[in-house]
Amino acid sequence: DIAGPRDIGLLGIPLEAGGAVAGTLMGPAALRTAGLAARLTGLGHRVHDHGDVTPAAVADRDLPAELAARCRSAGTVAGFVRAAHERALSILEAGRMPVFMGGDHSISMGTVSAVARHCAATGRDLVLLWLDAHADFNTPATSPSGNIHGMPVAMLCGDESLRPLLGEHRFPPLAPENVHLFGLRSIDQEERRAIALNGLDGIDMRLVDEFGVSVLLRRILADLDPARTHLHVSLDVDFLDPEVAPGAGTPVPGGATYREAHLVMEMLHDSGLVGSLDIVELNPFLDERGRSAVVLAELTASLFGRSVLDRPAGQRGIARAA
Ligand code: 4U7
Ligand code: MN
Ligand code: MN
Ligand code: MN
Repeated sequence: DIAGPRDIGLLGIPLEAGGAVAGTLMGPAALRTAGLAARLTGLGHRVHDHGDVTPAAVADRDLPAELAARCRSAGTVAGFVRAAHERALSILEAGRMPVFMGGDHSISMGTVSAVARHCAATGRDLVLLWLDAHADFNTPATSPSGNIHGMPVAMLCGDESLRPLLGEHRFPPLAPENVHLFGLRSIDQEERRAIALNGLDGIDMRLVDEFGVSVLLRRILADLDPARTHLHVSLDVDFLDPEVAPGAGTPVPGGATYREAHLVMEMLHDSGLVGSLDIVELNPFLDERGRSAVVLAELTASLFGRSVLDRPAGQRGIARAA
């Protein structure tokens, strides 16, 4: 039952080396302070906090020279990505639904690769919903910044030059048609070409303005087989408009409103398809009195079933109907 209680596993991944602005390492602490666990237990779920990952020791010289030269802090990022992957896999194998608290967006190289492995082992199709102002589809060769948090989608789609960040672990790359980038409003030139070339599904803010989030999200969800699909949601704080969530190191104007973001989460809940979640890029050092952390905790509660009124089953399924 999609409305039923779930076993949720929280995991903190306090990484900031993948981005240019320090502070995202405080993300997990701020989400805990915003009452994330209590909001979920208040909805009837069981919540187990697995604490924060301890990064593996990886030095830049342990990585291919080209990778270490083009990417900032590649060794540090690799250490977190590998540890996150291992911890994520064990949470999934324990049957818990993981909520990964970043950390910058490079943590998804570890979390989503573990989900992909778990899906392959359990015969499910992984679909990725990337809620973000950015596409995060750069590679070491195309990145204008060298910041690894702009590269996780490319890595997850199988880019070979980024794979050494994960070390010996192997995972089935995502099929580009199973990747939905949602909320786009800042893409680099070569990144844009690569998105078209690889056939990723991109929903930019112009489409959101024209059709609204509900039509666009419903179109994605309607194509998914509920019996086979594991939907992973990766929520970058900069999906939201900076007025709603100022605690972002790479803010872009024109983002999702408070209500648009909540509607996305409410529809995702109703779909019953979500199997794992990243909450990333929250920078408490840039935040205003914890506002952004609270918004992210509220959005997570909506994803786990918080609603204003009780919704009869017939009205819940509407996200996948029509
Ligand atoms: B985030 C950028 F150049 N594209 O690659 C890059 F604009 O995880 C930004 O979405 C990436 O916040 C933003 O450095 C990464 C830049
Ligand atoms: Mn991102
Ligand atoms: Mn972003
Ligand atoms: Mn960012």
